[in-house]
Amino acid sequence: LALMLTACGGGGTTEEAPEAGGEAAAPAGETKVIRAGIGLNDQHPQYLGLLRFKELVEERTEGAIEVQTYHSGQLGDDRTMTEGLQLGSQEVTIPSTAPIANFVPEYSLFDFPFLFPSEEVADTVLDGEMGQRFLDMLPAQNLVGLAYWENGFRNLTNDVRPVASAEDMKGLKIRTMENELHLEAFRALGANPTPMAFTELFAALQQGTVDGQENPYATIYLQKYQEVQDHVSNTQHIYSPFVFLMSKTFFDGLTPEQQEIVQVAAVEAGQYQRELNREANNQYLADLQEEGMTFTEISEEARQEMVDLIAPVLEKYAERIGEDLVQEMYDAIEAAQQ
Ligand code: KDG
Repeated sequence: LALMLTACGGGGTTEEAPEAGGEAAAPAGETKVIRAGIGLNDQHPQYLGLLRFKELVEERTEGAIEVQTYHSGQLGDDRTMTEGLQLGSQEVTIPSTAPIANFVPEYSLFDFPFLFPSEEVADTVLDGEMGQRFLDMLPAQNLVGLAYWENGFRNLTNDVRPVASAEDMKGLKIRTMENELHLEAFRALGANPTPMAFTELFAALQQGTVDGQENPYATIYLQKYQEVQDHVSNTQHIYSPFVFLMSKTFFDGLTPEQQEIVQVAAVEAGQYQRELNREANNQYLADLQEEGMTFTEISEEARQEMVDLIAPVLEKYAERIGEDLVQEMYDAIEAAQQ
């Protein structure tokens, strides 16, 4: 364990100069440091949200807490960073819910394809009782979930052919996040999925190790996948939430006042992040086309066919997760639409 801690703790932190809040007012030695890392790059709304969190926390604690921000997987991929929180080599990360399912299996439920009908419904459910229930499952893993941020509706890209239906996905090598349900869902659609950390994705697309991937438009555009992918379709197959995670050991070591500050800052920065993210996801589909990608619309019939193909996979996972919890999620989504 000691070895791992050293390995994780040293990983890239010293070389990649952090954007530390240098003007901390607290006397040296008393400053608590939050090392916060994400997988996306510094152009992405997720990073801009993280900068807002830094600003709020440093200002409200008058420098007693310093937030160092790392983007582009400088501290590792989602899984490594989450383990870093458990081990104490890092304090904050903001992964998609998909890799969290490797720590808390119930989190697979968020990634049921076609679960959330809209961003607004997702907000209501995630910020409500249901979302809180899932955050309450994290402390058992030495993690604290402070807020839901947004990755958004995921869309398929590839460089083999335009995809209008499941039929067109046949045999396509698709990178998925490291999540069993994603893999099984893409297999059910006829694709040939392979799990991979986000940090390896661009190179894999470039080298042709995989034919395609799926992510929200903001990620596709800002990570420049249009340079290595020809086709995009609005599959909108999964609404991906982000969870703002903090190391529980670190959180427990904060004063109650500081806990309140980081909690509120994570929520406020998250509201800002969601706004930016929605603007980005609305804007970048047009930009992707302008930069040469073909766009293929998924018809209602084609989407319904995908829902039907995936249904048996969801039944299997509903059994694993617990039928009651799954039903309560469906009920919460239903109620959020009224
Ligand atoms: O910072 C978050 C990213 O690391 C990751 O969750 C992005 O959606 C993502 C993916 O496809 O891995």
